[in-house]
Formats: sequence, structure tokens, C-alpha cells
Amino acid sequence: MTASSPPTPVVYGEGSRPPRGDYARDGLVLADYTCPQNYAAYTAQDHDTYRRLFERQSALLPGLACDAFIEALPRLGARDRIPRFEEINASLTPATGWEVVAVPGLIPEVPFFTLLANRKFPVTDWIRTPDEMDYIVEPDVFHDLFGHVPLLFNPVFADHMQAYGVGGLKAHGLGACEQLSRLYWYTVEFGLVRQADGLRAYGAGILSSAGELQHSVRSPQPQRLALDVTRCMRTRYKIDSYQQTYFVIDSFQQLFDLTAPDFTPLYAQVQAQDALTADASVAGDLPG
Ligand code: HBI
Ligand code: FE
Repeated sequence: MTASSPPTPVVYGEGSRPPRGDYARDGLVLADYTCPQNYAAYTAQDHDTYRRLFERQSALLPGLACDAFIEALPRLGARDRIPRFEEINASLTPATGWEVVAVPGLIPEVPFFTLLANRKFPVTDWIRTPDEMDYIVEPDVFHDLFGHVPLLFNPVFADHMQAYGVGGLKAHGLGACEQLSRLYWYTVEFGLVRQADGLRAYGAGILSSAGELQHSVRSPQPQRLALDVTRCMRTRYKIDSYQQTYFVIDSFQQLFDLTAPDFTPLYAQVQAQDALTADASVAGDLPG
């Protein structure tokens, strides 16, 4: 073994943040994987990053984001700093019974689904660094708040998210999380909706991305298919590039109705087939 400098010890002091996704914050992460937001630990740079992301992204929305999202966005409150989660909850909980709770990053599936099933939306508490303005692999507070929370003010979408949590717990018991995750990816994260005035984005991964917003709605490159639940559950996805396939719905009510049935027989059917690549096209695909 060659000599190297010893690792720098990490001290979780006043006003400092533990590393991303660290659950071992001496008693600060609760059994349900939530944690305090620790608002005082955000730096001026953190707030400025949020402000710049918010400003850039909100300017891109007209003609690309769905109406429900654009209408609800002001209800997120502060745009010039990271909002306090309790400020958001003061308007969100009376609207749809949802609550945002802080988490230290990606959490395991069962606690994630359990929070959703209880109308608690886990929001990552940390923000990306300035060199990650254009792209970040993991969710951060900007993706989670800006991307996901506006639609939690929509009663139909709010009910769908809770149903997804309940369905996730069931999928876990059936060994079908992979199939359900694909549906989540292509709807809640990267879904498109056909409005009377054209195609729009409602997926959080699109709405919080400067590049993919334009690409998903306007580029001739990707394929856009009408949402078919089993087709979608068969389709692998890429986490490090724009999507090659988008699934299109007509309304949140249609999404809710399509995902309402018991998926048990569908999981068995999908698992018996080969998975499809992200750019596959198969017989029966309908344009969205
Ligand atoms: N944890 N914080 C967080 N955010 C997510 O979106 C998330 C997660 N854990 C699991 C998970 N998503 C996925 O497994 C589900 O979408 C299936
Ligand atoms: Fe997300």
C-alpha cells in the first residue's frame, strides 16, 4: 500500500451539511427517512443557485409546460431563495392534504412509497453546486420542489401520487418494483400531456431541466407514444441522457384511470416478456 494523506474527517458542526444522501446524521434522520430541513445551513450561494435555476426554468415554461403546472407554480412561494418547507405546507396542505417533508437524498423504495401513501412528498434538502446547473443525476431540492410540488396542488394528480405510493408497496410485495418504476419514470418524471392547444410536459424530470423541456416537446428525434401501461412497464429507461421515448396522456384523469386497476396480472404478463430498449418500437405502438 502506498502512502497517502489520511482522509479528512467530516465534522457535522453547526451550520454544516453532511455529505449528500447521508442517512447517518447522528439521530437526525428519523425512522421514516425524513430529517429536519436545517434551513440555517443553506449558504448564500445555495439560495442564489435556487434563484438562478428558478428564474431560468420559469422563463422556459410558456408553450412547453402544461397549464396545471404553470398555474400552480406561484403557489410554491419564494423564488429568490430556497423556500422553507413549512411555508409551502401552509398552502399545500389546505389545498390537497399533501405535505412536503425533508429527506437527505434518494431513500429506499419502501419508505419512499410509504411516505407517498400517506400524502407526504419527500423533498431532498440539499441543492446542487453551481457547476451542476445544467445537469445533475440525483434529485436535489430544486428538482423535487420545482419539478414535483406544483402538481401536488392539482386534486387529480395529488390523488394519483398517493395511489402510486399504495401501489408501490403492493408492487414491492410482488417483486415488481422494476416494472412500476418504469411507469413512474415515463409518467411522473418524463410524461407528456396532449392539451387542446398542443403537446405539453407534466413530468418533473422534464420540467426541472432546461434542455429536455424543449427536446421532449419539440424535437423530431424522440418517439412519442400514447401511454399504454404494459408497454411502458416493459420499457427500460436511460438516466444519463434525454429520453428516446415519451409516453403521452390526454389528461390527469386518464392517467389516474389507467393506473387504477390491480396491476398484479399485468406484472406477471410484463415479467414473462423481454424488456424493451428505450428506443424500441413494437407492433401495436400508437402515436401519442
Ligand atoms: N427517493 N428521495 C427519493 N426520491 C425519489 O424520487 C425516489 C426515492 N427512492 C426510490 C425512488 N424514487 C424510486 O425507486 C421510485 O420511483 C420507484
Ligand atoms: Fe423526481
